Amino acid sequence: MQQLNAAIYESWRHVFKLDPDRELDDGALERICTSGTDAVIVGGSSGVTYDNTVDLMSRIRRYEVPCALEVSSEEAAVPGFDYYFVPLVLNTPHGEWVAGRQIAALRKYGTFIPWNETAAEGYLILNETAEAARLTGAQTRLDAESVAAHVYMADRLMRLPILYVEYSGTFGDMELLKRVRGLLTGSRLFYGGGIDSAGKARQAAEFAHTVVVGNALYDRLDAALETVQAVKETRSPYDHAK
Ligand code: 1GP
Repeated sequence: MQQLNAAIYESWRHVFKLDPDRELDDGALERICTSGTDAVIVGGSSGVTYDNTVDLMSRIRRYEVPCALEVSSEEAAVPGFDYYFVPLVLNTPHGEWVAGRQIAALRKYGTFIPWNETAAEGYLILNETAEAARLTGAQTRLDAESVAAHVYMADRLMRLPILYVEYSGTFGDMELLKRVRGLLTGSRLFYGGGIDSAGKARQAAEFAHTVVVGNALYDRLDAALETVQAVKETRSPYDHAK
């Protein structure tokens, strides 16, 4: 039986997330792909199609940076990426976002999936105004016990390789992120949301294994690029633990 690769993403400290539905000129893309970031993830909550995903992948492919696809709709499942991430939303009452859509896609494509390069991400969506929260009906107002329960579900029961704390569009609660990190035993913690400066990048990097920067690339490219070094220079007090 084929073994899954241990931790393709375990060395990633910083990644940029690019949205196939947004415009990015060649000059900006070059700066992003040669910035020293550990990987580029392609993904978005809406307007992602097969065509715009192929187009962006082939442009990123001019560079050596590892390139992953976050597969949020089966129509946009494009072959040719280095890695694939399949999101499961943990804090929604709507089962279709937890496993329903994923299972429907697996019925069709399960035998074609490069399992060795594919991993699940358990999402905790915590910005109620984010497109992904609206789309999935995520329950974003969680008390401390509920946050802990979601972490136990992801990390202990489901043993997901990645827990993704998602504040897309706004900078999140770093105290919450710290608590989440303190509860994890095996999952890798991805944080994304509102990082548009080196200072915010450093704060998130204290607690997240992997810091994800998205929107700032389109709005404040120079500042977004500075987050690479900021994250890489930040040592997490939890580093020794995992
Ligand atoms: C989005 O978590 C990422 O899925 C990054 O968030 O776009 O707010 O940087 P931002």
